[in-house]
Amino acid sequence: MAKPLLFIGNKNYSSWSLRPYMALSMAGISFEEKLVIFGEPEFGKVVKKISKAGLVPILVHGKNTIWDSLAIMEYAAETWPDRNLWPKSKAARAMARSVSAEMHSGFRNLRGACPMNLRRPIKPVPMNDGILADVARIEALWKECRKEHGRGGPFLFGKFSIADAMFAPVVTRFETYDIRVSTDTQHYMNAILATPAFHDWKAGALKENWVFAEDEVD
Ligand SMILES: N[C@@H](CCC(=O)N[C@@H](CS)C(=O)NCC(=O)O)C(=O)O
Repeated sequence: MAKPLLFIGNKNYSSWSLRPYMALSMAGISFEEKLVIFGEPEFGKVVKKISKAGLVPILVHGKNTIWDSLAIMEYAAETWPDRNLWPKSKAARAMARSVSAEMHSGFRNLRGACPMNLRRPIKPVPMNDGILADVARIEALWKECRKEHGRGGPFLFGKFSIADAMFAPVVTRFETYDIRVSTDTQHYMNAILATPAFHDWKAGALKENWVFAEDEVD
Protein backbone atom coordinates (compact mmCIF):
# COMPACT_ATOMS: atom_id res chain seq x y z
CA MET A 1 0.00 0.00 0.00
CA ALA A 2 1.20 3.55 -0.73
CA LYS A 3 2.48 5.66 2.12
CA PRO A 4 -0.21 7.48 4.09
CA LEU A 5 -0.72 11.06 2.90
CA LEU A 6 -1.40 13.68 5.58
CA PHE A 7 -3.12 16.89 4.46
CA ILE A 8 -2.22 19.73 6.79
CA GLY A 9 -2.78 23.49 7.05
CA ASN A 10 -0.12 26.18 7.46
CA LYS A 11 2.41 24.94 9.99
CA ASN A 12 2.50 28.32 11.73
CA TYR A 13 -1.18 28.22 12.60
CA SER A 14 -2.73 24.79 12.17
CA SER A 15 -2.83 23.42 15.68
CA TRP A 16 -5.06 20.52 14.70
CA SER A 17 -2.66 19.50 11.93
CA LEU A 18 0.30 19.56 14.31
CA ARG A 19 -1.25 16.77 16.42
CA PRO A 20 -1.26 13.87 13.92
CA TYR A 21 2.02 15.13 12.44
CA MET A 22 3.61 14.78 15.89
CA ALA A 23 2.06 11.37 16.53
CA LEU A 24 3.02 9.86 13.16
CA SER A 25 6.52 11.35 13.24
CA MET A 26 7.26 10.36 16.84
CA ALA A 27 6.03 6.82 16.13
CA GLY A 28 8.40 6.57 13.14
CA ILE A 29 5.54 6.00 10.69
CA SER A 30 6.60 7.02 7.23
CA PHE A 31 4.13 9.39 5.56
CA GLU A 32 3.89 12.06 2.88
CA GLU A 33 2.50 15.49 3.67
CA LYS A 34 0.55 17.96 1.57
CA LEU A 35 0.19 21.49 2.88
CA VAL A 36 -2.96 23.32 1.82
CA ILE A 37 -2.82 27.08 2.42
CA PHE A 38 -5.60 28.61 4.51
CA GLY A 39 -7.58 31.36 2.84
CA GLU A 40 -6.52 30.47 -0.73
CA PRO A 41 -9.16 29.22 -3.21
CA GLU A 42 -7.14 25.99 -3.47
CA PHE A 43 -7.95 25.20 0.19
CA GLY A 44 -11.67 24.70 -0.35
CA LYS A 45 -11.14 22.96 -3.71
CA VAL A 46 -8.54 20.48 -2.50
CA VAL A 47 -9.89 19.81 0.97
CA LYS A 48 -13.62 19.55 0.16
CA LYS A 49 -12.86 17.08 -2.64
CA ILE A 50 -11.37 14.72 -0.07
CA SER A 51 -13.57 15.41 2.96
CA LYS A 52 -16.96 17.11 3.02
CA ALA A 53 -16.07 18.45 6.48
CA GLY A 54 -13.73 20.83 4.63
CA LEU A 55 -11.15 20.93 7.42
CA VAL A 56 -7.59 19.73 7.88
CA PRO A 57 -5.99 17.48 9.00
CA ILE A 58 -7.02 14.60 6.76
CA LEU A 59 -5.19 11.31 6.31
CA VAL A 60 -5.54 9.29 3.12
CA HIS A 61 -4.23 5.74 3.36
CA GLY A 62 -5.14 3.32 0.57
CA LYS A 63 -8.92 3.37 0.33
CA ASN A 64 -9.32 4.94 3.76
CA THR A 65 -9.89 8.64 4.28
CA ILE A 66 -9.83 9.81 7.88
CA TRP A 67 -10.65 13.38 8.84
CA ASP A 68 -10.28 14.82 12.34
CA SER A 69 -7.02 14.79 14.30
CA LEU A 70 -8.01 12.31 16.99
CA ALA A 71 -9.64 9.91 14.52
CA ILE A 72 -6.41 9.96 12.46
CA MET A 73 -4.32 9.10 15.50
CA GLU A 74 -6.74 6.32 16.54
CA TYR A 75 -6.44 4.95 13.00
CA ALA A 76 -2.65 5.07 13.22
CA ALA A 77 -2.67 3.33 16.62
CA GLU A 78 -4.82 0.56 15.14
CA THR A 79 -2.88 0.26 11.87
CA TRP A 80 0.59 0.24 13.45
CA PRO A 81 -0.06 -1.42 16.85
CA ASP A 82 3.65 -2.14 17.38
CA ARG A 83 4.31 1.63 17.61
CA ASN A 84 2.41 1.88 20.91
CA LEU A 85 0.77 5.19 20.19
CA TRP A 86 -1.40 4.65 23.27
CA PRO A 87 0.18 3.58 26.59
CA LYS A 88 0.38 -0.17 27.13
CA SER A 89 -1.49 -0.55 30.42
CA LYS A 90 -5.25 -0.39 30.34
CA ALA A 91 -5.39 2.07 33.26
CA ALA A 92 -2.91 4.43 31.60
CA ARG A 93 -4.70 4.06 28.27
CA ALA A 94 -8.04 4.92 29.85
CA MET A 95 -6.57 8.06 31.35
CA ALA A 96 -4.71 8.97 28.14
CA ARG A 97 -7.94 8.65 26.16
CA SER A 98 -9.82 10.76 28.72
CA VAL A 99 -7.32 13.62 28.72
CA SER A 100 -7.12 13.51 24.91
CA ALA A 101 -10.90 13.71 24.63
CA GLU A 102 -11.02 16.54 27.18
CA MET A 103 -8.48 18.44 25.07
CA HIS A 104 -10.34 17.69 21.85
CA SER A 105 -13.57 19.26 23.05
CA GLY A 106 -12.44 21.71 25.71
CA PHE A 107 -10.28 24.61 26.79
CA ARG A 108 -12.11 27.04 24.53
CA ASN A 109 -11.11 30.12 26.53
CA LEU A 110 -7.41 29.41 26.10
CA ARG A 111 -7.83 28.38 22.48
CA GLY A 112 -9.86 31.48 21.63
CA ALA A 113 -7.58 34.00 23.34
CA CYS A 114 -4.25 32.39 22.49
CA PRO A 115 -4.34 30.84 19.00
CA MET A 116 -1.29 28.85 17.94
CA ASN A 117 1.09 31.17 16.10
CA LEU A 118 4.65 29.85 16.15
CA ARG A 119 6.15 32.99 14.61
CA ARG A 120 4.61 35.38 17.11
CA PRO A 121 7.14 37.10 19.39
CA ILE A 122 6.75 35.80 22.96
CA LYS A 123 4.42 38.23 24.69
CA PRO A 124 1.51 37.88 27.13
CA VAL A 125 -2.12 38.74 26.44
CA PRO A 126 -4.49 39.95 29.18
CA MET A 127 -5.66 36.96 31.21
CA ASN A 128 -9.24 36.48 32.37
CA ASP A 129 -10.86 33.96 34.72
CA GLY A 130 -11.80 31.65 31.87
CA ILE A 131 -8.26 31.43 30.49
CA LEU A 132 -6.79 31.03 33.97
CA ALA A 133 -9.25 28.22 34.75
CA ASP A 134 -8.25 26.40 31.53
CA VAL A 135 -4.55 26.78 32.35
CA ALA A 136 -5.09 25.51 35.91
CA ARG A 137 -7.07 22.51 34.70
CA ILE A 138 -4.42 21.63 32.09
CA GLU A 139 -1.60 21.91 34.62
CA ALA A 140 -3.52 19.70 37.06
CA LEU A 141 -4.18 17.12 34.34
CA TRP A 142 -0.54 16.99 33.27
CA LYS A 143 0.59 16.66 36.89
CA GLU A 144 -1.81 13.79 37.53
CA CYS A 145 -0.79 11.90 34.37
CA ARG A 146 2.90 12.32 35.17
CA LYS A 147 2.42 11.32 38.81
CA GLU A 148 0.40 8.21 38.03
CA HIS A 149 1.98 7.00 34.79
CA GLY A 150 4.98 9.17 33.90
CA ARG A 151 7.83 7.20 35.39
CA GLY A 152 9.15 5.75 32.10
CA GLY A 153 10.12 9.07 30.46
CA PRO A 154 9.46 12.83 30.25
CA PHE A 155 6.03 12.66 28.63
CA LEU A 156 2.54 12.44 30.16
CA PHE A 157 2.60 8.65 30.20
CA GLY A 158 6.36 8.24 30.23
CA LYS A 159 6.87 7.44 26.56
CA PHE A 160 5.41 9.76 23.92
CA SER A 161 1.75 8.97 23.22
CA ILE A 162 -1.27 10.41 21.45
CA ALA A 163 -2.06 12.35 24.63
CA ASP A 164 1.18 14.32 24.18
CA ALA A 165 0.37 14.96 20.53
CA MET A 166 -3.05 16.30 21.57
CA PHE A 167 -1.47 18.78 23.98
CA ALA A 168 1.52 19.84 21.83
CA PRO A 169 -0.25 22.98 20.53
CA VAL A 170 -1.14 23.92 24.12
CA VAL A 171 2.54 23.72 24.98
CA THR A 172 3.29 26.21 22.20
CA ARG A 173 0.50 28.52 23.43
CA PHE A 174 1.87 28.51 26.97
CA GLU A 175 5.26 29.46 25.54
CA THR A 176 4.13 32.03 22.94
CA TYR A 177 1.80 33.86 25.33
CA ASP A 178 4.30 33.71 28.20
CA ILE A 179 1.80 32.03 30.51
CA ARG A 180 3.07 31.54 34.09
CA VAL A 181 3.34 27.84 34.86
CA SER A 182 4.85 25.59 37.51
CA THR A 183 8.34 24.11 37.24
CA ASP A 184 6.86 20.66 36.55
CA THR A 185 4.78 22.06 33.73
CA GLN A 186 7.83 23.82 32.30
CA HIS A 187 9.79 20.54 32.34
CA TYR A 188 7.02 18.81 30.44
CA MET A 189 6.84 21.70 27.96
CA ASN A 190 10.60 21.50 27.42
CA ALA A 191 10.29 17.78 26.61
CA ILE A 192 7.68 18.45 23.92
CA LEU A 193 9.53 21.45 22.47
CA ALA A 194 12.75 19.39 22.27
CA THR A 195 11.25 16.54 20.20
CA PRO A 196 12.63 16.16 16.66
CA ALA A 197 9.06 16.12 15.36
CA PHE A 198 8.31 19.53 16.86
CA HIS A 199 11.65 20.93 15.64
CA ASP A 200 10.87 19.83 12.09
CA TRP A 201 7.37 21.26 12.23
CA LYS A 202 8.55 24.59 13.64
CA ALA A 203 11.37 24.87 11.08
CA GLY A 204 8.69 24.50 8.39
CA ALA A 205 6.48 27.10 10.12
CA LEU A 206 9.30 29.64 10.25
CA LYS A 207 9.84 29.33 6.51
CA GLU A 208 6.22 30.18 5.74
CA ASN A 209 5.30 33.74 4.86
CA TRP A 210 1.51 33.65 4.73
CA VAL A 211 0.23 36.09 7.36
CA PHE A 212 -3.24 35.72 8.83
CA ALA A 213 -3.03 36.77 12.45
CA GLU A 214 -3.55 40.40 13.39
CA ASP A 215 -0.85 40.25 16.04
CA GLU A 216 1.74 38.69 13.76
CA VAL A 217 4.16 41.60 13.87
CA ASP A 218 3.80 42.98 17.39
N1 LIG B 1 -11.96 18.75 15.26
C1 LIG B 1 -11.17 18.90 14.08
C2 LIG B 1 -10.85 20.37 13.89
C3 LIG B 1 -10.18 20.66 12.56
C4 LIG B 1 -10.04 22.14 12.28
O1 LIG B 1 -10.72 23.00 12.88
N2 LIG B 1 -9.15 22.48 11.32
C5 LIG B 1 -8.89 23.86 10.96
C6 LIG B 1 -7.40 24.12 10.91
S1 LIG B 1 -6.51 23.86 12.38
C7 LIG B 1 -9.35 24.11 9.52
O2 LIG B 1 -9.26 23.25 8.68
N3 LIG B 1 -9.80 25.33 9.24
C8 LIG B 1 -10.12 25.72 7.91
C9 LIG B 1 -11.40 26.46 7.78
O3 LIG B 1 -12.06 26.66 8.81
O4 LIG B 1 -11.72 26.82 6.63
C10 LIG B 1 -9.91 18.03 14.22
O5 LIG B 1 -9.64 17.59 15.34
O6 LIG B 1 -9.25 17.73 13.23
